[in-house]
Amino acid sequence: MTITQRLSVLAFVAGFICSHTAFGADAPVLKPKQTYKIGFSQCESNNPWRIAETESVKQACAKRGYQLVYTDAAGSAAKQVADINSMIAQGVDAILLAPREEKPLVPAVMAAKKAGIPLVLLDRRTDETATKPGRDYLTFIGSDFVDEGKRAADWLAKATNQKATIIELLGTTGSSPANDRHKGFADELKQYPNMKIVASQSGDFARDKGRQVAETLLQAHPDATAIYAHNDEMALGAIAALEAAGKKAGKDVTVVSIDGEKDGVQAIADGKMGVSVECNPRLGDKGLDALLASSKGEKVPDWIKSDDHLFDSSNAKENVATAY
Ligand code: GYE
Repeated sequence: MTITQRLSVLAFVAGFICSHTAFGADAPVLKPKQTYKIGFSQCESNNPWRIAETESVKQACAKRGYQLVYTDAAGSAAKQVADINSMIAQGVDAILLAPREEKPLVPAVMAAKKAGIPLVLLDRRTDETATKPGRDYLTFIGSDFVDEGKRAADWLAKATNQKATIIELLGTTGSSPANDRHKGFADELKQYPNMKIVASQSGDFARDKGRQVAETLLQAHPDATAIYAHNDEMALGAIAALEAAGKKAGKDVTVVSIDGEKDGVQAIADGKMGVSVECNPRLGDKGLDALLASSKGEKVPDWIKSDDHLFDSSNAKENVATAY
């Protein structure tokens, strides 16, 4: 055989392996059926955002008469991987996965792919170097977290005349919103030389953890003039910490945040929180619509992006009632 012949045999074998194993083939799509059994793997249920998301998936399935297999990993990535494996064993038709962290959930995505079950990433991403939309899973449905961080930074810049000493409460370590919300905010601050993050620590997207971390960081940095929290729950914890330290949230310290949950929007209406960049949790219908589109042979985009607004003193009052 000549070199060229050898190379073409090699290319054929490589192509065959890629298209017949979980490694290189296209992501599975939904098989057309009358009705479906849908798995939804929630990562935890510790805040109103998660509860609103679960509710939206439940309603979307109920409305269409689909059976729902629901699991709650209770904050454990290992349990979440096991939850996905059990859904695969139960023969679900499709999986909606809200992955707690980027890397530990990669095996879950690949297991669904190997089983030929279409999977949609809902609200958070998995590690993009190891898993790709269209190749390993159908699509990612959720917000632009980098942009959320950027918008929070710009709002704070305007509110403080571009001068702030900032404490940052990070979300869950290793989760895509925590990584991206930090990046978007920190990158944007490069334009504002008098705005500095003096401390960053994870409050795990939880109210009480946020309060504890804010308490410690406020003691270490009593000169802080702003708190940037990666979600409203931690921002509300930080407001409690400020009050316990005898400081006025909204006056002595400006609090900026992300999500737009009811208590957060109320805190804005009360003048305690400055802004919450919206992050929409109501993703259930979008998830099912993407799966159905795939069953009709339609091309599903790699990212179905949420169109998020922003709550501040100009619109908080009228939005409290409809917030979750
Ligand atoms: O902001 C937070 C939740 O992954 C986008 O996770 C979501 C975030 C949301 O626990 O409140």
